[in-house]
Amino acid sequence: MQTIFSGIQPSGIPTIGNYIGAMKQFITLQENYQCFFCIVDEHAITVPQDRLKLRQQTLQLASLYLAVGLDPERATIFIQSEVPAHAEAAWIVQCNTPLGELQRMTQFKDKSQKLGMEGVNAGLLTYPPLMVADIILYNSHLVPVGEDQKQHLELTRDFVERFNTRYGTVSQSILTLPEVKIPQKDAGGRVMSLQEPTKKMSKSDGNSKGFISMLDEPNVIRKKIRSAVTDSSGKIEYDPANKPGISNLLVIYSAMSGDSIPSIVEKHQDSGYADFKNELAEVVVSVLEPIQERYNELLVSEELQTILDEGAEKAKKVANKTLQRMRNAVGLGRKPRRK
Ligand code: ATP
Ligand code: LTN
Repeated sequence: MQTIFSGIQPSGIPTIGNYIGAMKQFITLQENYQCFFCIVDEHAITVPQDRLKLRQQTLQLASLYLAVGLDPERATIFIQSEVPAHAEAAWIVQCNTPLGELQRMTQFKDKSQKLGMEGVNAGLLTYPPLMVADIILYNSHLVPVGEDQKQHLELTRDFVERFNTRYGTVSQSILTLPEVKIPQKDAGGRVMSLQEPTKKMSKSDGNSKGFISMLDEPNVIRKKIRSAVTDSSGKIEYDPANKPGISNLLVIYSAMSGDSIPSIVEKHQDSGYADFKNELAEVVVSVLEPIQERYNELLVSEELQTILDEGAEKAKKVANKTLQRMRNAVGLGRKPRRK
């Protein structure tokens, strides 16, 4: 059976962008793959976090993973920092990655340009090697993510090829080469901000009107959708280049309802934006409400703690084996060891 790995940062409450771009894929994939779904708290501290809030968001994300339907019998759910192999493997990855490659990553370029080199931590630069470590430790074949992660996955593939060439043998490679899996744009690979529809919806956006959090109350969801930026034409059609606002709402509608974009456009041929937005709000509420109910029960349950404990144990077993292969390959320790 092939293996899947993906992670979400506990840098806030997940948005419907995280749900549509990432989590929704996880649910279907767990049926046919061995899955590892991680709460990447070490990635979250690349930008300053409040300690208590970070811990709380870590548990909230874990409960949401379960509430959306991830099944701990099928998928291993765990917290990155509870498996020390991630940080250790990341060091080996960093020592085998040219600095220039990291400096060229868009996410690093954007943030360092905005805040200046003195304003960002070194961890922001070495964020992709930690992500590479996450993926390779589980011998992952497939990584389901949103569109914004494409470049990091390309870096991961380049790393694996370089590492295998440098340290492997012709007959035996050390690391598995992963493939990326991104939903099409019209299926929510990149859900846009409700306030600035040319920008990605992001859970750490300073303006909370730009995103819908998975834990927003129904009335907050309705209000945010009503105030979503559209255009003045009043015609509902899918045209991301010229009508990014309404096109984004169509993507959200389609992903949340399961209906195709053309069928939604057809159904709303004679509706105005206000009616369309009201209907969309009800669709979003109807998906999120049952998730929120399960979430509230799980968050305070003993079950959640047990699932995370068992998840970390299962993850450690797999990760430590790969880490030992990497240590042997580069020559760390006194002699090669078998795990
Ligand atoms: P932050 O705002 O803290 O940078 P984020 O909301 O961008 O966080 P991540 O934790 O970095 O979220 O991403 C988790 C997963 O969700 C990744 O697979 C990412 O590609 C996906 N994702 C994030 N935002 C969107 C979006 N707007 N549309 C589709 N997928 C998304
Ligand atoms: N960088 C990712 C989160 C992440 C991830 C991973 C995704 C960390 N490690 C491994 C897939 C596989 C992001 O969404 N910002």
